[in-house]
Amino acid sequence: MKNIVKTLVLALAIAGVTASAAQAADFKPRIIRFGYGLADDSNQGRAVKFFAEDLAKRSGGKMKAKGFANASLGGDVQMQNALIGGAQEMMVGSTATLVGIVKDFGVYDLPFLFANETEADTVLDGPFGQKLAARLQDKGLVGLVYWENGFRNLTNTKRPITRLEDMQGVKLRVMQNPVYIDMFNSFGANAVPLPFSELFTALETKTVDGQENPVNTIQSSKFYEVQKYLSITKHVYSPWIVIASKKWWDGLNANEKKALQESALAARDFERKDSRAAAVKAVEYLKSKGMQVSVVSDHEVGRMRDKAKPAFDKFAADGGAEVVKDLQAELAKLRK
Ligand code: KDG
Repeated sequence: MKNIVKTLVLALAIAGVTASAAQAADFKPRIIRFGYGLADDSNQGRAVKFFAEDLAKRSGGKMKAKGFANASLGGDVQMQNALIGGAQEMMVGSTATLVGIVKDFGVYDLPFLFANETEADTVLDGPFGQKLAARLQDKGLVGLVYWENGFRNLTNTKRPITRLEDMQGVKLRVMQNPVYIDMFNSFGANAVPLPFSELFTALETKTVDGQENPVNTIQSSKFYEVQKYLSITKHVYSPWIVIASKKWWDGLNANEKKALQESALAARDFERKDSRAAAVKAVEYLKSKGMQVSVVSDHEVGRMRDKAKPAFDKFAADGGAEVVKDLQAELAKLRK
């Protein structure tokens, strides 16, 4: 009997080794240049690191993703073009910077759209978000998964912003995206579109008075060193999207694609947990660094929502009506 068990265990072990050897054989040695805009110790950088480690495990060490932080491979738009041309394999960046490629991604920038992270996760990971991501394929990009940038808040050096009127005349850096430009101009600010990679210098040299980003980014990019006032407005829920070059992707085999998709999803779950936990601590950290924090009242948020309606309507009128309708239908289902 003992010999039978021994033989079985040996057979299973050989089968196991053979399977993993066969599986490993399915993967070619590949170096994946994975670019992103934030610091390597940011929530974005931690998620890229998680992705790389997970992918190495799934591919027997063959698929090596190397993270390039701080827009060292270029800003979001430059990286998108590098992926389309096949000069870079992967990136993660804001959906807001994709509007020059698929205009309907601007729907995620509409003010006060998602009420909370649960709504955002459900819509982004569900049919609506997947359908929109799939439209990148015609443009030479493969949208793999959404990660969380987070709810965006305001910082500036001029004054505490607790009411709409406080934004009057504030030179506010925004992403290069018409919805943000229209929204903040409608609030009475002077919207100044700039790439993320130029933002810290613009704040430091007072080219702009303020900016808006999630608290995790305000912390990891050290904006507290050059900004005095933080206003918790949560005016937009901002997704990141992990993208691969379609030129590169089409040359991968099924196992390689499967591993990339599984690692991107595993990193999504890690990143959302990590980002949400970090965001809770970030406000206290920013206070400890001398920032004066104001929470904008529901009444003032309501006034901002009303003021931003022309920006909302303009996006719909400029060809976005269908995607707005579809997303609002998804939200209506969730809110029943
Ligand atoms: O590369 C930076 C982007 O990933 C994203 O963080 C951009 O939120 C962004 C901003 O304000 O530019």
